[in-house]
Amino acid sequence: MFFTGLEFIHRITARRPQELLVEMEDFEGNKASARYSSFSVGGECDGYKLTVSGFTDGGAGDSLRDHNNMKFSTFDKDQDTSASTSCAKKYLGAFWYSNCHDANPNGVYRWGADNSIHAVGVEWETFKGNDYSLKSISFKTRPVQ
Ligand SMILES: [Ca+2]
Repeated sequence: MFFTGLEFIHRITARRPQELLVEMEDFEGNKASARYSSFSVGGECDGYKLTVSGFTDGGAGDSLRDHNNMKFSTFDKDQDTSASTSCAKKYLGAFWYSNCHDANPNGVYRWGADNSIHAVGVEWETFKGNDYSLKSISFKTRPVQ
């Protein structure tokens, strides 16, 4: 049976407790990470809501804090907490936007520092700020050991 990405992650995180590791790299070769000891994603009826806690810093800082308890927003489904804005359209991504973001991993792939259009890149604010598009970022989950 086939599920969309978020439905798949929901089912994995509903089955047993999961932890999350976010790893990233900038264009100068600097690597950093953020670990969360608890990570889950709600089902479709909950708007694929993010629940994340237990942060441990691997040099990247915590850019998910303001995204905790947010629903997942896309171009065609605005579930953020900004009444006046579609964060997904404004920041050209899809994420657990609040009002709007400290992290934009599905943003536009740009080559490092670029403030020509504010905060639309692949960003993790507490690592490189909102006008630096990362070379890479990944989210990995596994069962709590
Ligand atoms: Ca909105």
